[in-house]
Amino acid sequence: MFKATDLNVYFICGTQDIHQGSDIKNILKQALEAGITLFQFREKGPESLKGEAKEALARELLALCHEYNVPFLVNDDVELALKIDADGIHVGQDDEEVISFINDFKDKIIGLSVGNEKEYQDSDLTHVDYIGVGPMYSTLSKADASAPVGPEMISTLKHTNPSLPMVAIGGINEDNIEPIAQAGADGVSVISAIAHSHNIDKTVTKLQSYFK
Ligand code: TZP
Ligand code: MG
Repeated sequence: MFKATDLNVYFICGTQDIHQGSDIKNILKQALEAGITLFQFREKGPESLKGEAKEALARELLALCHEYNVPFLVNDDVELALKIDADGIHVGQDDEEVISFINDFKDKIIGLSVGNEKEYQDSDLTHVDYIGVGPMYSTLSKADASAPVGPEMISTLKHTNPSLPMVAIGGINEDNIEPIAQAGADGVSVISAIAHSHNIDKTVTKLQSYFK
């Protein structure tokens, strides 16, 4: 059962986000030990794993998340999410429409990216558990990211729909998280703040402290 607090410290990662010499399993384990509340496997881009290698890694990371009772979501890849019985899926505005896969995801978590008010208005949120709002700030982790919308977008959308769980995304770190928490976000989703942290335990604890 999904709850808005699951969004508090939401780690997103794929092998393309890991610096040379590091290992995604090791980083995820440290993040889980530190208390992340949700994980999304986002294997994307020219360097990313495909096919069987992608599936094998997904299964390993899912098992790891379940050791810590943390839900495991898959980015974009509906087929993979179903095949490995992931806890849910996160899709963007240009991905498969929720309505096309809802029948197979009735008991699972569904997240949708929303970048602005127009996308919010145009989205069918009937079956959506939470929206990811951003990018908040500029980011190096997404090649085709649109212009930053800032924490104000959280306030605006929360004002429109206070009961819809919202997680902020894009360029968020320990030093710029405060306005996001103040704007009413239920949590932050981050790639580099955790994947490139020199002290994952400290980073996760700091991010979590804004939602206590
Ligand atoms: N969607 C919008 S921004 C972004 C995604 C996947 C990348 C977030 O990565 P980082 O490193 O936390 O800025
Ligand atoms: Mg997508």
